[in-house]
Amino acid sequence: VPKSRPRSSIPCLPRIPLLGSLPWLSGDLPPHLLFTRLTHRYGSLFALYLGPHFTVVVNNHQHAREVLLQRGRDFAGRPSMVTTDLLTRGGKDIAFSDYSPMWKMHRRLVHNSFTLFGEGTNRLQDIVLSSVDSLCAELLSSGRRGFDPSPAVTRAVTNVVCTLVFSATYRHGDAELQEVIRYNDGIVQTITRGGLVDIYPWMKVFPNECLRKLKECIIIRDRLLSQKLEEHKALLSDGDPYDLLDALLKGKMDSGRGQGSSEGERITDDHVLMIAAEAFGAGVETTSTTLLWILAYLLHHPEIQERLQKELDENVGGDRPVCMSDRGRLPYLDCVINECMRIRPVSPVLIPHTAMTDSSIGGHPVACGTRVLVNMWSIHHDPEHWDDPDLFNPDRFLDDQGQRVTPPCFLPFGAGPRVCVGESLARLELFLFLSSLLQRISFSLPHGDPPPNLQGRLGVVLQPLPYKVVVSPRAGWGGREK
Ligand code: HEM
Ligand code: PLO
Repeated sequence: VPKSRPRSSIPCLPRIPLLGSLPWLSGDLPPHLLFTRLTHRYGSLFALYLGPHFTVVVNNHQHAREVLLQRGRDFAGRPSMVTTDLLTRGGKDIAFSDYSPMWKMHRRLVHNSFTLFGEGTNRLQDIVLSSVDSLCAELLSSGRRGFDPSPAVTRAVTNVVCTLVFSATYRHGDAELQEVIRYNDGIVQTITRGGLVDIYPWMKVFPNECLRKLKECIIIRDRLLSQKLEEHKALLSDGDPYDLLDALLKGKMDSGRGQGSSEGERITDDHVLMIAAEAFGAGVETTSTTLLWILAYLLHHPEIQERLQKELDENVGGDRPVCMSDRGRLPYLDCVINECMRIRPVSPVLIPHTAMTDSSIGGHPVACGTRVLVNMWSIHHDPEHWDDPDLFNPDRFLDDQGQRVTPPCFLPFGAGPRVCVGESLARLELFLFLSSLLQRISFSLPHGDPPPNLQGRLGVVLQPLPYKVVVSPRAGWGGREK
């Protein structure tokens, strides 16, 4: 029988021992849709038992702001989950690590090293632009037949992240790059299937094919990254860090030197490895998935693609590559990116949070240890706050004067202490990739094909189902490849 808890005043689904509320969670729907449907019956704030775990689900933006921002610290914990514990050697990372001084230090390290690349230097921009060049060449070499853009996009994004994390750039077809893509794919397919909500904790009890495959991919990842780590250690110098791995190694040395730093607070090789692996995985999956969603929507709305290209032609032209300083002149492009992250958030229920102390949501007491899921899907589709929420309409991010606006119920990166550390990197990449692609290439449907299915499939992130495109070079593009 589950441990008895003080009764919560939040409406709760029925439950039975061991399985919790599982029998009341109808089979096929992924969590974000299931929870959205349950709001019709239980209201926007309700609770359920995932196995033995009392879990509160938040479905409106006021409550989400309470959890993430106003009482962000109270809810900044993370539960431990079977697959992510395996992935991160028991939480030696950032995203799945519980709130601790160590987690804080890691976040700061990663954050600082990203700003190092982004601000003041054009390094990040140059990395992305050179990857865009090869992506365009690769897409255009595919001829006029329809093809799945996903492998080329994933390769381009992977290449950017490899440069950032360990300074490796790969040529098309490189064996190591293939290995990286393969193991990452294996992890994506096996980790927390059905989203990050670990509904099935007994996976551990019945060892299965999935867990075996996950372990295998983790071994390949560890071998590859350990090798990079050793190479970086051998080359470590006193100057500014050159890539993320470099920055982490320097942070590790500083933490070792620090006064009275106890065993618990010292960064180890394990931590460096887990953080690098995570930045890598997060960097690849989120950005490539978002780009593929955008392309899918542009195939549905050729008029939006034309408007984007018109904006680009008028403000950048075809004689030079787009750069970050063009961003202010391309408001519609930003709106398309935002609208896509609204209508298909890659992380529809964020990562589970836990209450680290007794707290409250919407005036209801919430006990320490409670799990909290923020259903960003229902917030991004709330008819109270969005006109026609199922319609893809980038103009909703423009005001009457044509200025960009960000509504308060738009939080694709989360908010507060656990907000995405990669937000500015992701925004930079999405902007440069999308603008450069549309400056040089037009995308259309293969003759006779229906437009892509927009339903999506929830793996570790919400992905579009595979679809095909035809690409054609744009006449106006005369800019030199860098
Ligand atoms: C966390 C979204 C790109 C690294 C998150 C969270 C969301 C998110 C929703 C969870 C917030 C929460 O649990 O409250 C996105 C989106 C991206 C993106 C939409 C791109 C379109 C990236 C990139 C990186 C990254 C490029 C790194 C290279 C992380 C990390 C966390 C995180 C490390 C965990 C933060 C923590 O728990 O303290 N992201 N992300 N993300 N993201 Fe991103
Ligand atoms: C993707 C597969 C990698 O091999 C490991 C990995 C690390 C970090 C995860 C990422 C995966 C999926 C997307 C996540 C990211 C941390 C933040 C991000 C969950 C599992 C989001 C969207 O929240």
